[in-house]
Amino acid sequence: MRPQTKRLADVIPAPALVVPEPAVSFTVAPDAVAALAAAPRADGPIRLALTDADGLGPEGYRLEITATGVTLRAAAPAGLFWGVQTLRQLAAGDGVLPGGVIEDRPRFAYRGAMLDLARHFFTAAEIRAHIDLLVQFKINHLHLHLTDDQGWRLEIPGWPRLTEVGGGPGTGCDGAGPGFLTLADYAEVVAYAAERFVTVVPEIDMPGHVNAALVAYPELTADGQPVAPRTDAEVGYSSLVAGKEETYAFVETVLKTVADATPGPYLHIGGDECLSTTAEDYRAFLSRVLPLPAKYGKRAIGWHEIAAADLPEGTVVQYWRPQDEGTNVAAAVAAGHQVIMAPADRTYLDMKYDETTPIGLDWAGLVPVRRAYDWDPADRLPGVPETALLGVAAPLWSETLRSVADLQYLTFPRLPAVAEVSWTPQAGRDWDSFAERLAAFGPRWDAAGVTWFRAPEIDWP
Ligand code: TNX
Repeated sequence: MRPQTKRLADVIPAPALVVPEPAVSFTVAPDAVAALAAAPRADGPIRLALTDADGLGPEGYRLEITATGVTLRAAAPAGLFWGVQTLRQLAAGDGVLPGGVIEDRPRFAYRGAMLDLARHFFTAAEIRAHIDLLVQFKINHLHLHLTDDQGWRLEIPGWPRLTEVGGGPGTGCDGAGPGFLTLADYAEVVAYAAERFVTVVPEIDMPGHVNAALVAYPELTADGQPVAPRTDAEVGYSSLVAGKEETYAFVETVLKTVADATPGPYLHIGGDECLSTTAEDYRAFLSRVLPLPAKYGKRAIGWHEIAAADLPEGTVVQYWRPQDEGTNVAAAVAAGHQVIMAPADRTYLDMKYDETTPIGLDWAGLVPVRRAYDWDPADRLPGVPETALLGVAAPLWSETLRSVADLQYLTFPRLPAVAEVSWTPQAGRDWDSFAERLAAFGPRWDAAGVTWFRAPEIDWP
């Protein structure tokens, strides 16, 4: 059943606390709220103020809508920004803001989306446009998967062949995805994200998923012989060589370059699916590489396979593969490490919605919207409780993507589900409520020219 009138609680992600005043409303001009983000004001009918009085934390906000205007308060600029996103959703359509008070703050500090630029390249302008869509749902980390077997997508000074040769066509032989980010492009994306309180998390995947680097620099292969470029979607066949010093000279230059270009605190070093690296070599490689992010002022993140190695203090483990449930992640938690939850059977945006989805993969099963929504990250892995979670992330791998429309089609409406999982307290979440609130976004995405999947689980207008 669709609600007939707007309600203060009609927001995604659901706010932590909503106290409606149904008799009251305030109407704003349609573009007034959008203008707010650019030029916050302390006076007039919509007032934004920084105050630490309410104990809202670094990202929380308090929004009060009365018959005479709107007051939005937060302890920090990020809180004001997220509060403005709430206001934008409430004002959508007719500009009527339902009266009452919202007091809101996130469940998790890390609310991530990942974009795979290696299998299909997206330009800096396309990434910026994507960020604009993500922040509406209070996503605050953008993980960029910059390198893989099929392509190397970030300029590294001193290693020009990485992007000349390794900036190859991506997956599929149709040439649909060549390209790379110059360091200037990357800086522009990072700055654009930062203005929207989004932290860019760069990933250089190693020791596996490195065929593009090996194509560019054969001295990195085991026997020094050239290898062929790949455009297929196989995984697990390439590896840096743990026993070669050239490996570490390369890795150190790359990680230092990326660290220097990245203001955010994290450096993701991959570590997944190293099926052609022996277990011994894998641990030897990581024992030299995992300390490097800290050397350059960053915290290391790796896919959960890294939990098989000795983890330096502060290393973050990103859980992804359902089949590996119960492996070393709990041991890493017992040793004091934090976890980002990204279980493929819940949060992978590249899984098909249903059997008819024309793009996407299905190795972790189908992921309809309700599957992405109806789970508790603190109840996923034994030994990995709420207190161990840095947050939740929704990766989008791009093997089957050929356009921005494809990217949006797999992202919406599932990303809002994962966003609510990562922002809203578990006790404040409910599928029926979410499904009802989500329905209102269909026409908004249409109006904004965003491609989305008309999921049959939702009673769209
Ligand atoms: C597994 S998820 C991978 C990626 C693929 C993805 C496709 C992860 C850490 N590794 O290389 O693109 O599956 O869903």
